[in-house]
Amino acid sequence: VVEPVAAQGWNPPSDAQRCPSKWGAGDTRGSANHVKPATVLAAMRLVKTGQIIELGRVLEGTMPVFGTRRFDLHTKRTVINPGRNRRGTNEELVISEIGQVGTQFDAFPHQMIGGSFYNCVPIEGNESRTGFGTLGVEGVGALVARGVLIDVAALKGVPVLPDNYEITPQDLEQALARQKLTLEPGDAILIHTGWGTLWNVDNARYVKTCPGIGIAAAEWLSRQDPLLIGADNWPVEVGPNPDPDLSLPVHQVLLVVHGIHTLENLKLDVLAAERVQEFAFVVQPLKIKGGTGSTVAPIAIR
Ligand code: UVW
Repeated sequence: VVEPVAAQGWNPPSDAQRCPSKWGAGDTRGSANHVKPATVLAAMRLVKTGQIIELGRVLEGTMPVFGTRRFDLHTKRTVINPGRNRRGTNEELVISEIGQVGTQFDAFPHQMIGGSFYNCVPIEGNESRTGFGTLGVEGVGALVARGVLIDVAALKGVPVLPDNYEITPQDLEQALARQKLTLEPGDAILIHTGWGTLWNVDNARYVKTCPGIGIAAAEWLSRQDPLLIGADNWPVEVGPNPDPDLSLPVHQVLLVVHGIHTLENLKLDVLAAERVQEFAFVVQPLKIKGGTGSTVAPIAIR
């Protein structure tokens, strides 16, 4: 039986309460600091078969997008060059919020508390027409880690969690116990809700609500010291939040307060169906200078 839990009281911490971050004053990398040669080697030791499982969605005009975001691809066909080899060239023009559509990696400029980003970097002085200053996604770099799938849908015995179901810390603990897995610092934690089955099937419903982690689960996950938190829904978190006075507060808990990246709209059906729950995880955000995020095509290697 799955029932939404009651709304919780939550207020964002003050700058004095959350800064400097645990990574130190002036740090701009947050959880990406976990990626070191030793952690990459440890992740690679999880590769047993060499099978690559793609976790990224196809970028196309029909995919669900949040709000007024869009992805319009226009083909550009050029004339055949007049040389003897008759070379032709094609390319495309893409009009899109390219950091915030499809399977997307959220960088720190994407969210604020008031006018302040992760580690109390102010937006004032860090915003221009061409980017968001010192925390831009170009600084994240390649991320390689142990990946862990927490299958909450399987725990509840359903293919898809109900609309607006709030995943709790108890759900996460029970799912991990059921899967006989424990989390480690630096993990890429991916949460299977089943919501991805609606992708390009019922897009209106996909972006209207969704099951996902609540504030208590986000705080619990933050205490596990992960590299990132991802899910097969559009905001990672439950949408909308059960407290009608809070707008996507888990974004603030993870990105702004704890400096933990988020990964949205993941394609997790293969991992879930084949019960691949521990794997090497690889993602490289595009190096968009001053960008708030990046469309990405992460992979799991088992
Ligand atoms: C939503 O879709 C609102 O989340 P994000 O802005 O992180 O994409």
